[in-house]
Amino acid sequence: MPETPWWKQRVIYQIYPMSFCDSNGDGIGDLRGILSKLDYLKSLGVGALWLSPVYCSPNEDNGYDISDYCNIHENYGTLADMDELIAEAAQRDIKIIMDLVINHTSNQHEWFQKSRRRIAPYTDYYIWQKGEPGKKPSNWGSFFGEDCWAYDELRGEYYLHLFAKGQPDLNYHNDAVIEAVENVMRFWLARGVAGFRCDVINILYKDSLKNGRWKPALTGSEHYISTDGTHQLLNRFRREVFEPYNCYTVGETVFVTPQMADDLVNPSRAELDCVFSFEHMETDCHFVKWFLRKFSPDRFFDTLTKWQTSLDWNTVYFENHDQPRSVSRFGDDGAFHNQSAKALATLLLTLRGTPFLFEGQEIGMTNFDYPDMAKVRDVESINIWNLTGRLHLPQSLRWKMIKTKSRDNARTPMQWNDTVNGGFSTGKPWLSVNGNYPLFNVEQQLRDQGSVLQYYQALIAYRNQSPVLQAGSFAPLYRQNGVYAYARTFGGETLRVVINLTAEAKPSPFEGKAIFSSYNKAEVDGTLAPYEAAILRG
Ligand code: TEU
Ligand code: CA
Repeated sequence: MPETPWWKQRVIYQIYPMSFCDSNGDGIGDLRGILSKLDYLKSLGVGALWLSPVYCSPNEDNGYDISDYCNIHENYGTLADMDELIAEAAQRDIKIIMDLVINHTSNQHEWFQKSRRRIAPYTDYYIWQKGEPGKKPSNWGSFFGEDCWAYDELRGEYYLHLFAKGQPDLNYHNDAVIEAVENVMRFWLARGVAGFRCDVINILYKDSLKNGRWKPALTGSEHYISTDGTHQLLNRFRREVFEPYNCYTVGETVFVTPQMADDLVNPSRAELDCVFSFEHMETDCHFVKWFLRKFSPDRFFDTLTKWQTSLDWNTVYFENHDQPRSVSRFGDDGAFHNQSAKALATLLLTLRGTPFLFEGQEIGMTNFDYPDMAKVRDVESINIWNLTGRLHLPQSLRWKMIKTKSRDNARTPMQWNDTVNGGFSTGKPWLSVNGNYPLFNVEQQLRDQGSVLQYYQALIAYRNQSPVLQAGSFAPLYRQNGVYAYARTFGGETLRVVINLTAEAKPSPFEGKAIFSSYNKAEVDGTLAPYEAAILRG
């Protein structure tokens, strides 16, 4: 029997370095800040950290536009700090996962600067197309609601950028690009990194640049979502790089069905280990996140069941740096803040798969409280704000879209204590702290026995030694009017989980002694209170 891989046993914690902890008062989180919190992370029980990008970058897209893959942004520290972080984390048996952003680079990257000047071997590193200014090569759309073709005066050609203008897409029809990227991966693996979170990894290989079928968003995507060329690339990466280093990979994969996800993670195909699918995160919108739809717990549960039952193993996540805060979105960040955050914790840590926790989720951090655009920094939000302005959408709707879906909701600084800026920084934070930091912060929740944080600590500790929660099979038991129940079974032992994800009392599908309860109740009786969740033995 092969040994169970570590990523099937551990809880993984995502750090957004810019917003985690600032050690030197410049208002920007950094590696020494992360180092200072390793003991906290250990006490939370997480076994690996995924760091959003810390490489050199002009930060048009907060580090997802990389200008040097093999160096650390001076805002975050140095390569020596990174080595220290890897070593200090290892001391505590915590692994480090880096963000691998290889669909595109920054336009400030040396490769791009040389490519636009047609300097060999970089000439064809990017996706260049002939065309006159004002006459775009094709009708494709970008992920950030703007053009995806930019005209470069110097070269006299267009380049493709599926994200921001400063993020030109690399050309994976070019073997030199593939080799260059493989060397980047080896650089970090040799330094002791345990894995990669692979940014938009299922769109690397564009199999045509021709016009696409018109869609309300992302026209052209049929030419690049999970193409055969991408599958071949991933298989090559796996054989040539991941396998020799025993590297864990989790792909961020846009627009995948369970079948497409299986094609990426099925061990028989030797590509990725896991993916982040989006379908459960799209249960409060129509097609794209900006077309708002009321959250329906039942739709959410059905999507979870569908993914739980169609893949043998995958990730489980409700938050990341691109998504609103889960307690604000799927729970209730007012009257039932505590219970709903715990109900979501119960779901996250008891479904089958690798749980990913995003910084601040463990204290129930909420969406930002800004009154208008003045404090919003995210390039995507700013683009959408401008685009909806050009389309003359009503002001109130535009703000509602930003307020509910802006990526800055998740990016506000981590709330450590009730001192100035929530203890994140002694300087002026790059993004404003949420005003509720005196109410929700780590220090306060470490003191309060009934806190969301202590619930996470206890449940992660339980999960860390529970074969049923780590490896048990999943079977749905009940789904009705916002109540969900399922069983996890392993080696003859069963745990049942029940969750009411509504603000009303609901009949419970079963009763019994609880080992965990979002109300700290010893028993589940015939009625579930608002946002009551519980784990029962047997
Ligand atoms: O996100 C890819 C992606 O799918 C996003 O465009 C997503 O659709 C959007 O953020 C939803 O609002 C990854 C990173 O997670 C994101 O932070 C980067 O901006 C993006 O890739 C480009 O690298
Ligand atoms: Ca700093």
